[in-house]
Amino acid sequence: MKHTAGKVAAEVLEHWDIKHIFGLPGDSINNFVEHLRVQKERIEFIQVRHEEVGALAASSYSKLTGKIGVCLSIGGPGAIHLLNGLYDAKADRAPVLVLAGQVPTDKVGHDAFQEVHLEKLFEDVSVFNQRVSSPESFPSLLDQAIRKAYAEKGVSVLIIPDDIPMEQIEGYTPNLTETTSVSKQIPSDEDLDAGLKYIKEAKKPVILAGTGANKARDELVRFAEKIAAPIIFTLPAKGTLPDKHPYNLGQLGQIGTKPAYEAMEETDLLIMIGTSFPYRDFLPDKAPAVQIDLDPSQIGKRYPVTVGIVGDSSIALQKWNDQLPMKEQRTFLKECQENMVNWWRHIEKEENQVSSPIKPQEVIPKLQEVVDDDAILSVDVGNVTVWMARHFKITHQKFLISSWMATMGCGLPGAIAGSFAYPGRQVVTVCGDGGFTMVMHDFVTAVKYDMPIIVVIMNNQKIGMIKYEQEEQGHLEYGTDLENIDFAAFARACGGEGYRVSDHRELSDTFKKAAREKKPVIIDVIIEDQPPLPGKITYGQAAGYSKHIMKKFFKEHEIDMPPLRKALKRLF
Ligand SMILES: Cc1ncc(C[n+]2csc(CCOP(=O)(O)OP(=O)(O)O)c2C)c(N)n1
Ligand SMILES: [Mg+2]
Repeated sequence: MKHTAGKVAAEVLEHWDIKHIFGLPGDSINNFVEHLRVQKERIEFIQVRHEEVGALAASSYSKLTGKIGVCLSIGGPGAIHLLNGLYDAKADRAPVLVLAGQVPTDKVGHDAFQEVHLEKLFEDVSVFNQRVSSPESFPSLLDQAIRKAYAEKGVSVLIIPDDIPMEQIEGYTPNLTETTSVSKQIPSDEDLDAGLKYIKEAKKPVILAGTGANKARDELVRFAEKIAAPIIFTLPAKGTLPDKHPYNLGQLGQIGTKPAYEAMEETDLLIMIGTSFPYRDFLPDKAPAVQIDLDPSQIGKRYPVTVGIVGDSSIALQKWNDQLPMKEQRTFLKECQENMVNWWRHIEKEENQVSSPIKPQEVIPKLQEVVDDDAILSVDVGNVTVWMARHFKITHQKFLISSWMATMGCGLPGAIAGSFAYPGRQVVTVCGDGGFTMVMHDFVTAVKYDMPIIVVIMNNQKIGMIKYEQEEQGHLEYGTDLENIDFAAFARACGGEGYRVSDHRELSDTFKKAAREKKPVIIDVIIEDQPPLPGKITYGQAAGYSKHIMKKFFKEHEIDMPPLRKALKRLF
């Protein structure tokens, strides 16, 4: 029996248990959207106001659930809008499927209206990138695209010329092989033994765990206990263990904690598990290193690794745990734990220095009081990331961020995705005023779909992180001021609820009110612009900052710069 190719393709999506598609319909994709309309009881199409939000939501959905995220656009301008979200998926290795429209097959290559060479456009971002060339191949190519995205943890693009979905084809039997649960990769005994030798000899081992350790939580804790090693988590792995877990030293790097920085300086063995931590400067100078990763190309990528182990981290850790006694010498771990107790004391002191204007450090713990244990936390990029990384003490919440691409504007799309992926769970996003304005049009999407998300805007009327970077590099601030938008009024104009807080005494009550709302709500918190100083300040940072202070002083007092520039050069 014959069916339209679009109907059969929609069944393939259903077969892969795809429940949500984020996108915006239009000319070159309408013929496929018509088939989604027919299928709407089983696959929900979520209309966004900007395709970038659709792609970021698809990427976030994938990061949260481990299932493929799907986004849809017309060809030309719609497809171009997707790119930033797709690069986020590529960078964070999240399987995503793109269904992009295209001009009809017989117009391709004729400079048709809105025609863009989509294969070229998507080439760099994708692991699979094909234009459907016949109605018959539409379902099987779609199946291939999904398989590839899962297998290579990347972006698959299917370009669908407008004529294809309405053509009649013979029925297609979906390929029923289960491929989402790839069998576990077993590390070699030889490599494990070589690693174990270093682990047994180490007096001050430190574990750096990334998202690759997520599924090995129990084995990881047991391993840390046995070898008496503290664990530092990369930012996207925040939440693998509660922040107050006795072995957790928090994050590393500019956003990180002082105890993590110091542990890295002191360690005599770095054990990296499922991470490709990007900042070489925050890793030890020359300690030996053992690294476990599923992907052989990650081994030794950014740090000279002594023993590389390719395979599943839960298996590797389990095997080591079986062979390791409980270490007797635990002084280094104890020191790190004491440092961490002091660090939390320091953090809590900062949080308690209450005042108006509101300090960002006070906002996060007050927000935390109303955040559920199983909430979804979507965090945007900026100083706001540091405040959340440091001051939100994760218990069991899911932490979501654009970690490798670090694109501003990821917070709200992540919250939208979280609401669809986990209906009934509380969803909170914390954004800077800069990041939020990049995607604020899609607050109406939350209103339209009745999602009671909580949006907290840390409103410093600046792209604060860039101001801080400029100062740290010894420059004067430039191009960083933002207009003072009343985001609470905007929320109400969209049909949501909005509160503006500028007095710290109102913070707690406002968050409580927001948590009871049935509508999406924005809490616009007017904060003091503060530099998020790193846990440990390096000489270079201090020198750069001093240079900035001097330049600022001379500018404010209208002192002639050229002779001073010479003097400054001599100083730094
Ligand atoms: C799309 C994009 N553009 C530019 C940047 C560079 N960038 C990183 S943080 C930041 C400032 C963020 O400002 P805001 O959202 O107000 O947060 P704040 O730092 O003030 O807390 C900028 C411009 C980026 N990461 N992503
Ligand atoms: Mg800001």
